[in-house]
Amino acid sequence: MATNQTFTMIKPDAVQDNHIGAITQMIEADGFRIVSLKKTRLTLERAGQFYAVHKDRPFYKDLVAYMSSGPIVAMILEKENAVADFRKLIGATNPAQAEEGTIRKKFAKSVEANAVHGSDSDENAQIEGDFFFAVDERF
Ligand code: DAT
Ligand code: MG
Repeated sequence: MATNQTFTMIKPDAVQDNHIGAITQMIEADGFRIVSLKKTRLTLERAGQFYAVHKDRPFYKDLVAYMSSGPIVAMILEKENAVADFRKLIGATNPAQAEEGTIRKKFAKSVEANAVHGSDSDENAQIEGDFFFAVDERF
C-alpha cells in the first residue's frame, strides 16, 4: 500500500551533534515530502522490537543499546520510488563505503553510529511507520 512512502530515523549521534536541520534539509532537497515527524526516545525494549529482525546478529545488543542511548527523530517520507531513492540518498551502511553526497558519507561516524535509518522495503516502511505514528499524525 505505502509504495510511495518510506520511514527514517535520525539516530542518536546525529541528533546529539545538532544535525537534525542539515539532514532534514538534504531529505527535502532530494524531493521527499515529510508526512510525519517527531523527536522521541526509544526504550531498550522498544529499540529491541524495532530491530527484532537482527536479533540473532552479533551486533544486535550493541545496536539496541545505542539506539536507546538518546533521542531520535522519526519521519515518514513520501516520494515516488521512496524506499529505493531514500536508500540511495543515505548511502552504504558502513560510512567507509558510502558515496560522496550521501547522508552517511557526510554525517556517519561508524557502522553503528551511521546517522540515519532507512526502510529496506515497502512492507517494512509500512511496519516501521506504524511503529511510531498514529493515523492522525500523517499529513
Ligand atoms: P541499514 O541500516 O543500512 O539498513 P542493516 O539493516 O544491515 O543496515 O543494519 C541495521 C543497523 O545495524 C545498521 O544501520 C547499523 C547496525 N549494523 C549493521 N551491521 C553492523 C556491523 N557489522 N557492526 C555493527 N553494527 C552494525
Ligand atoms: Mg536495514
